Amino acid sequence: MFDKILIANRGEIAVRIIRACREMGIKTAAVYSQADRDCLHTMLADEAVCIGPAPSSQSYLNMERILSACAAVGADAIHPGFGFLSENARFARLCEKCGIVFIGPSADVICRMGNKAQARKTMREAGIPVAPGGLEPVHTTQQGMELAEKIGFPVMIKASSGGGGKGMRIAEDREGFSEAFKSAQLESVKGFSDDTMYIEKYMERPRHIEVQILADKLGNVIHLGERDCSIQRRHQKVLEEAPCCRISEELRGRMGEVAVRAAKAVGYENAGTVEFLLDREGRFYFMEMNTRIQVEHPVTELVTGLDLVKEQIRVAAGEALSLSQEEVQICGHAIECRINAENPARGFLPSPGKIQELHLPGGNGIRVDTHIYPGYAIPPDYDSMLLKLIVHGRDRREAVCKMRSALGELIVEGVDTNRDFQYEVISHPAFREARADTLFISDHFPQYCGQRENL
Ligand code: MV4
Repeated sequence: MFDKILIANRGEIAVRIIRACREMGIKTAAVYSQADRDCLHTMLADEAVCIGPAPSSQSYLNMERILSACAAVGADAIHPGFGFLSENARFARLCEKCGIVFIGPSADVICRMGNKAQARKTMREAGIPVAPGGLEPVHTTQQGMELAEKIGFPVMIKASSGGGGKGMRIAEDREGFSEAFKSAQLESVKGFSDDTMYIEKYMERPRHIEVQILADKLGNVIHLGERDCSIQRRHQKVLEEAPCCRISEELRGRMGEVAVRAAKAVGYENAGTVEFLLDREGRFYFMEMNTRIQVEHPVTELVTGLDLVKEQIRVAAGEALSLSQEEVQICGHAIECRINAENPARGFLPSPGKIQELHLPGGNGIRVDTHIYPGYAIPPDYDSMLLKLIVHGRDRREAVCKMRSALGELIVEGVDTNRDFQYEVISHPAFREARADTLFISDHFPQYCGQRENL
C-alpha cells in the first residue's frame, strides 16, 4: 500500500480524497495555488506545497510543477480527482515515467476514451450498442452532409475531442446542416485544436443514464448500478440521483452487463463511468466513457455503502476489489444537489466572495461534501461549486423530502447561490413524479436557459 499520496486537485474533491487517505492511514500531501493558500484541503493534509500563482495553467494544470511537488514530498502516488489533469493521458504517462502511480486507468485507456469517435468505434466493434450513425470520423462539411443524409435527419454533430456537449450541434435538415457543422467544428478547433467530428442520429428527449464501473488489476470488473443525470443546464449537471427509478430490473441488469463489457473491451482499470443515452422506448446507446472519479460519485456510495475513493486507492496499489458483483446491493435512493456560488437570476453569473454565515444541514441520511468554512473567501479563478448536498432515503419519495428539508436548512451568506433554484427543481411535479428528461430544465425553467438550448 502507498505510504504517501499527493492530491493534485483542490476544493471539495481534494478534501474528500484526503479523508479517504486518513481513514486508510496513508499520509497526504496537498498542492495549492497562491489563490488557495487558505483552502481547507491544505489544512487537512499532512503537508502542503504551493505550486504557483492562481491561473490553473500555472498551478493545477502544470504537470511539471505537480510532479516536482511529488518528488519534493516523496509521494509514491498521485490522485488527480476530477477535472484538471484527471483525464490527461500525457500526465498519466509522465507519472508512469517518473515511477509515480497515477490513481486511475492507464494512459493508453485515457487517450483512447478521450477520442470520442474512436471510443464509439471501439465499443461498436465490441458489440456495445452505440447511437445510430457513422463509425468513421469526418473532417469536412461535405463528408458530414453525405453521412447525415445516409443516417437521416435530424442528426447530432459532435466533436471527437469534445464531451459534455462542447462542439455539439443538432442539424434538423439538409438546409441547416452546413452552418451547424461549421459552428460545431469551429468550437472544437478553438477548444481542443481538433477538427475531427462525428455524426449520430438525433435522439428525441433522451435520458442521461451512467453506470459506475470498478475494475482491479487482477481482471475483476464490476458495476455499481446507474445514476440518472438527465437534469442538466447547458450540459452542466444540476442534480443527480441513484438509482434511476424509471428503469426496470431487467433493463438495469442489461445496462450493467453492457457497461462491464465496455470496460473489459478496453482493458479498463480503476473507477470509471460508462455514459448511455436512454430513449423513450427503453433502448440505450453508448455515449462516452469517463476515465475519472466523477463529481456525482457520492450518490452511488450512499446506495451501495462503498467508498469509491478507497476502492480507487486499493486497486491502484494492486489489491483486489473489495467485493464481487454478486455482493453489490443497491439499497434505498440518493439524490445530490450541486450548490454553486452563482446567481441564477443573472444568468448563473459566478458570485465569488467571502462566506459570512454558513450553516450546513445534518441529520439522518444527510451528507455535505465541501471545502468552505465561515470566513473563507471563494477565489474567482476556479469553478463555482461550494458544496454537494447528498441525501439518502429508503425510497425516492423520502429522499426528495430529505433534500427539500436539507436545502431549506442550508444557510450560505456572503455570496449568491443556486440553492433556491435547486429547491424549485426538486419541488416541480415533473421531477417529483420522475418524468424529467434532458429537456426538463429548458421545458420547465426557460427563464433560466437564456436562448433555446443548443442541443
Ligand atoms: C445526444 C443527444 C441526442 N441525440 N446525442 C451528449 C453530451 C451530453 N452532455 C449531451 N449529449 C447529448 N447527446 C444524440 N445522438 C442529446 C444530448 C443531450 C443531453 C444528453 C444527456 C443529458 C442532457 C443533455 C442535454 C442536451 C443534449
